[in-house]
Amino acid sequence: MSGLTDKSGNHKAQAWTISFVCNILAQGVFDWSEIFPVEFEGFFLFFFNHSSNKPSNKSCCRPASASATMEGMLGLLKIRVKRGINLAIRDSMSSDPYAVVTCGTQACSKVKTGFVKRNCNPEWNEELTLSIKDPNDPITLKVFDKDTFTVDDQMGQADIDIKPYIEAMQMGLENLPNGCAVKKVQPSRTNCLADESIIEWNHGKMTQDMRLRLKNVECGEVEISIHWVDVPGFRV
Ligand SMILES: [Ca+2]
Repeated sequence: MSGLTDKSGNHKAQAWTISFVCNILAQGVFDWSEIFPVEFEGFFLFFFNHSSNKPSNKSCCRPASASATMEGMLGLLKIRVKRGINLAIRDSMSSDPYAVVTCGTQACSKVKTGFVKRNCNPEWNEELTLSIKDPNDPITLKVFDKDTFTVDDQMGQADIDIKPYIEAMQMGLENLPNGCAVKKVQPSRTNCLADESIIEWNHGKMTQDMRLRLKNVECGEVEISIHWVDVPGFRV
């Protein structure tokens, strides 16, 4: 009899604990996507969505959907995070890297790639989408090593300077030949470029490839490509 009572008590305690955690996550008190490993994220969202009628705020850490962020938005910045090169080692022999891109302090402008297991030269090749409200907002790419039981380790960061790209767009150049270089941006002390970056006209859109040198870390570079997508009624 006492065994049954203990079991029931345990179940209540477990249910209360899970309910408490889910409610904390739902209130957005913590940036839990950086606290919990990626595989736990799906579990908590699944459990929360099946244990509460409150709307999930999952979108705050996910690619911005046009319908959710149209208000005050100038456009969408598409960032293809291609690969990492010679990234820092944060486990015994390698790292499990993923990239996070944020824009300013906007709560809904944070997107990230999946992680690649045990590889300091990961091929992410993922396209992330940021909603941009102010082209002067700083855009930052950070790389982390995913860990299962501890907080993910930092592997450096880089600023993504889109001002030259925006200036090139404002030149109003259209109908250029495919592959035409519009502008070349050189590495400098004020940007995080590791190499010359070319803004060019490709298949009806302007793109800019960048090789970013990560800072606040011993080594590592990340290759990305950006392009802008207008939203109806706005033009940068
Ligand atoms: Ca790890």
